[in-house]
Amino acid sequence: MKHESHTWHEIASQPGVWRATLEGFAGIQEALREFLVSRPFEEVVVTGCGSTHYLSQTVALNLIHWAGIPARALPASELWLNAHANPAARALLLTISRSGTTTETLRALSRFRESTDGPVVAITCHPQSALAQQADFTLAAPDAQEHSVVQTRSFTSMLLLGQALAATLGRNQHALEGLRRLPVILEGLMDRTGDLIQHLGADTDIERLSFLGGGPLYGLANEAMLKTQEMTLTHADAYYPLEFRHGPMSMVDERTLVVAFVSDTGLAEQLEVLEDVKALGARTLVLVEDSSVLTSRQADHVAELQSGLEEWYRAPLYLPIIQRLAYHRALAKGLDPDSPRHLTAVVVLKS
Ligand code: F1P
Repeated sequence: MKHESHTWHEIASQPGVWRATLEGFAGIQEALREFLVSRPFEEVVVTGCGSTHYLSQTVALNLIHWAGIPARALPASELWLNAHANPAARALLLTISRSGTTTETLRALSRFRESTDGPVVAITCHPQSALAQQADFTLAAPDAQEHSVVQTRSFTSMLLLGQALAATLGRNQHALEGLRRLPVILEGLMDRTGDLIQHLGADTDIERLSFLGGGPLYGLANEAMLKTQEMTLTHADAYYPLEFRHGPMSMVDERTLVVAFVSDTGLAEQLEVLEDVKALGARTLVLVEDSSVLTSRQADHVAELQSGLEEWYRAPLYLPIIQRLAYHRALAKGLDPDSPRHLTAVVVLKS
């Protein structure tokens, strides 16, 4: 099949764009280190909107894990509109926006400036944007800029920058070396899973999708939900894996595909959820490092990451699989992936 759309090209270009993004980061890492030392802080508040809010959820956990610093994620609108959301301690604001022009994100930055003199770091694909100009330090992924409304390579590339920031803050050079192995791993992963994902994407017997992910994979499950909604106009939701039993399970039937982003941490408990889900008639697609941990009672379809990396490095690998699933589903439903309904690339508020 010949794919002409911007969205397809942007999804497929991720290995090369990741390499360019990490090279760009290597060029400014020393300056970032000096900046972080010069502006001490005790907490990181990570913010964005839509995709970049979900990205913030994952980046906040990377900061806790790799840098050992308290971190939390909030949508920019909460920081802007709710005074209780303002950081109490000396905080760094990490603000993430593909465009760097989303109104809520800019207003969250202004609100932060009013209440604290803590440093502001921006992650964006547009280094000349208003957000980048207002931040004290910018990590940019210009090669990940997009024509498409939906975020694909921009999301994963900005995730890499968030992880690289966490590794730098934690003085963890080993982590950066792990991140540099991801582009080649993604190439192999796309080759191995392409047919399965095209087949599942074209399966319009599936009517709803539930994405499960815990820890750093929770933000990614949320982004997978958003991609499915935006690109395929399908009902989709996302939960921490064991939360699924506490209500959402009642929605499951044989037209449900449950997509599990399985982590090594809590593996047995996550697989038990999948067993329960399958017993109720749902189909499952399991994204897992090593498929030998699975039985047919848990998994109908498997995308094996085979990264050879410790689980905290693997996060960027999950999304390209789901982006492709959504792309093929959009085509199967007669939708144009480049023109999602009701959406614009940037939300600019009038007042
Ligand atoms: C954030 C965002 C996107 C979403 C939508 C509108 O933009 O919410 O995640 O797909 O099309 O904008 P940004 O602040 O990251 O540029």
